[in-house]
Amino acid sequence: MTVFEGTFTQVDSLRFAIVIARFNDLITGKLIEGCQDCLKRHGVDPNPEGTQVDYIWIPGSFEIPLVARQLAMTNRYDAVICLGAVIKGHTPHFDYVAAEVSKGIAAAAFQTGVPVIFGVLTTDTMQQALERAGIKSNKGWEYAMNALEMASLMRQIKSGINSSPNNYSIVGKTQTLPITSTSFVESDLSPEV
Ligand code: INI
Repeated sequence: MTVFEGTFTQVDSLRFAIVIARFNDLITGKLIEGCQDCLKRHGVDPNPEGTQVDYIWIPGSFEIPLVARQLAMTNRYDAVICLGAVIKGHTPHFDYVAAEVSKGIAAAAFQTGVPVIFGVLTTDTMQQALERAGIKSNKGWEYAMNALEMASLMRQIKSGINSSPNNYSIVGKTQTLPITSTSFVESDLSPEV
């Protein structure tokens, strides 16, 4: 058996898109700072003029899934990081936005095969959001770590599969797998007549 595991070291060729909601930008602006700090400390150049990170601003968290999916489909990015802050008010609006953004981000990743990081805070109060955006910790840092790990992991899985149809080469170890599974033959897929 093999262990697949993302690393945080070979980052030179990694590319990221960061989607940021303007709504509650007091919070999302801080989340970006956390993301940039983490990426920089791991060797990624977060400069918007550079080649590794693109920044895409959108009106609110509800718009994240559409844009994240579109970005993921370009095949330009190893991961898409989505930053938003949905804070409870006195109406059910929070529930609609929070439900759609979480489902939509999961769908964008699943449909495209590109890691799409759920960096959307959902809190009861602005105070709770502030605490997670720099006062106590900065969740933006964690979201960038998740993006680095997933980007590396997906590259490993893809390169392992592409290097040879029957070999999975993982962090220097190669295992040869059987060409066909003993428990599956193509005729299993044939329609019954
Ligand atoms: N967008 C957010 O990112 N956070 C919120 O807390 C929020 N609330 O509560 O209304 C919010 N609403 C805007 C929404 O995301 C869309 O931008 C808007 O509905 C237009 O589609």
